[in-house]
Amino acid sequence: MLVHKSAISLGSNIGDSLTNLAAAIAELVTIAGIELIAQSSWYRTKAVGPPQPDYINGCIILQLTMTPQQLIETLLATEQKFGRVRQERWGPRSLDLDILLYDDLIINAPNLQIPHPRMHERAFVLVPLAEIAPDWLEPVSGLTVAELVKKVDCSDVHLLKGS
Ligand code: PH2
Ligand code: MG
Ligand code: MG
Repeated sequence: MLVHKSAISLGSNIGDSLTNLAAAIAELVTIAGIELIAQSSWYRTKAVGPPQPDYINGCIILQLTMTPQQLIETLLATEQKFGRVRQERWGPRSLDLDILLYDDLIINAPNLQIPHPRMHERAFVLVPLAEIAPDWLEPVSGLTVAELVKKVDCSDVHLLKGS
């Protein structure tokens, strides 16, 4: 079985965010075909989009024997398990799991775009990702995560102490 690597962004701004995020990771690692190989610190970040509470954000790197389609289905099922109800676009959520990168693949399917189309402009994604995968090349821009994070304003992303 071929082994792949994927970077996932995690976010929450409703309920007990840190508990939801930790529970999501604990759940994912129980699934056959998923292994956790890196986890960033947690960050408190100002919400991008409509006015809403601050988020807790972080990133993980998974080693996988799953296709991107199987992975997105697994992430959506995990979001649902932790009480996620899909409402307004960019609105508040108890758990958001987004695929950022999958190997060096570029996918443009109706339900799945990889790399995540807005990752290059989001400090709340790039700061935690740069902590664990600075040298990963984002294949659309051809820039590394370390190069991308230098181009964005990171002033609304704060390391959560003790995480
Ligand atoms: N997610 C969004 C919209 N806005 N803002 C922050 N700070 N963090 C997020 O994870 C986030 C957001 C939609 O997924
Ligand atoms: Mg998202
Ligand atoms: Mg999402």
